[in-house]
Amino acid sequence: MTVLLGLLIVVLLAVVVVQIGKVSELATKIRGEEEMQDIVNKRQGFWSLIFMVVFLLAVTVSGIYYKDWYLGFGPHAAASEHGGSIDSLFKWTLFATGFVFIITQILLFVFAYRFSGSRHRKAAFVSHDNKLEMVWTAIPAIVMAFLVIGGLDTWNEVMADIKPGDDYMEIEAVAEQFGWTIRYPGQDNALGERNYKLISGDNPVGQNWKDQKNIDDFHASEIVLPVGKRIRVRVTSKDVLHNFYLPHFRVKMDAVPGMPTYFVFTPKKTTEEYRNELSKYAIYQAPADPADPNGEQLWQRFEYELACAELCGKGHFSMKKIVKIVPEEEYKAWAEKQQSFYFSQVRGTSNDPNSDMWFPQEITERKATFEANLDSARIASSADKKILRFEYVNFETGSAKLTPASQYELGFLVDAMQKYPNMSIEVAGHTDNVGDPAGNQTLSEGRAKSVFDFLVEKGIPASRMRAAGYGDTRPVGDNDTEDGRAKNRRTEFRIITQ
Ligand SMILES: [Cu+2]
Repeated sequence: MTVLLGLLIVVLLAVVVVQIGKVSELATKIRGEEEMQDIVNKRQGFWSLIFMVVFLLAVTVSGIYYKDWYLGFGPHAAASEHGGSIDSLFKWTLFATGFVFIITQILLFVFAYRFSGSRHRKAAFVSHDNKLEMVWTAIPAIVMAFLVIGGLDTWNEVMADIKPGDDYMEIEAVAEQFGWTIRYPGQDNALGERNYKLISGDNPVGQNWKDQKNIDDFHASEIVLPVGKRIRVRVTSKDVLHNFYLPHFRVKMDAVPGMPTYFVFTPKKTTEEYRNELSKYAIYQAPADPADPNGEQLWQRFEYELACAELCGKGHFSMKKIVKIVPEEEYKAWAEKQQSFYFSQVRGTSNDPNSDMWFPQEITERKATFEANLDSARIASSADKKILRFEYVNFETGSAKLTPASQYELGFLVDAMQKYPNMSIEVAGHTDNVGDPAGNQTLSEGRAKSVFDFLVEKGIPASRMRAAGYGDTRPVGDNDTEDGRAKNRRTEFRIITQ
């Protein structure tokens, strides 16, 4: 029914239009073609004027209404040091172009009205006017020069890279469909080297684990940054074009596969400070959850965010990350709690190219444990408590050759032997029960001998030590399980005198 009525209205309107056309055609015939044209011209001019007023009013009203959004006023104020310069560049550009826009629109429509076609008037033809040419070339040139110079100045300020000796912190944002890997430099404040050829499921950004600078780098699920610190963000992508966009900080940089880009900025308001500023605006005083009018207000839930500003695919929207700006001490406390990617995901796995060496912090920690165990063994009275198992002394499979990393724990023993000159020990090798007992016996003896030789080579007198192999005769675990067999394959030392 509604459809039918709608169709009827359309048809009737069409009839009305046709009828009006016919009437004006008849009127033209009666009044004469030229006179009618004059009337139409006048009418068009008048409506142009009305259009101009409505149009300019709409432009002005919407311009004022949305000014906070596009000029960064009020609750949209920039939260970075350079943000104000960008906002003011926009403001002045808009002011200059807006002024010209309004003047030209007024002239256009007023002229259309004032000089609408008439048979009583003839247009004046001006072939050339030097003065006019000068004026309309010079004025835009001067205005443009100011805008361009101001723009260049702002560009140079915003895009300036770090200079040698500057105090700054560098993080890295690697984009992919659909997420970011945010890498922090760790304690050394230096990001390690990376290579796209090393990217794998276990190494999301292709860090080179042989580069010491990578060892303490950590990946973070949110971006936490200290307020007032210059931050250099290295931006890159693993697949398609993405864009690193921090709207509140006026930071925006393309993430281009194969081409590292960067952005340097200084956050100047913490999340908490920004929330407090927002609390003054009515739109942020609305309840965050409409179902709970007395609950938290919008400003209390505010978070800075990172967005991808490139339509990079279906999951584009999910490339949002929370950005937290906090006081320096809070940042340090947070950074200390973060686990290095290498130590939490790579160390000790088959992807670890550094299995032959220990890092200083590991040496310190493991030495402390070794010394504590040795101290309790020295004061223990029962014989079995005088035996200490080497946790990190290993041999090549089926051989008595020590692995390179065994030197560290053996080094602790060398230090202990030097510290306690009266201490004498027995080094003992043990195997599990796999293979023939005679072979196991030989292997265990060989392994004990290797340790003995190592200690002698490090300057411990042979008279303070003896080496013994026990084959599979003294199991400490169940040889029927893999765990038990692993416990039985061991090298130990026993304190004989201390
Ligand atoms: Cu993206």
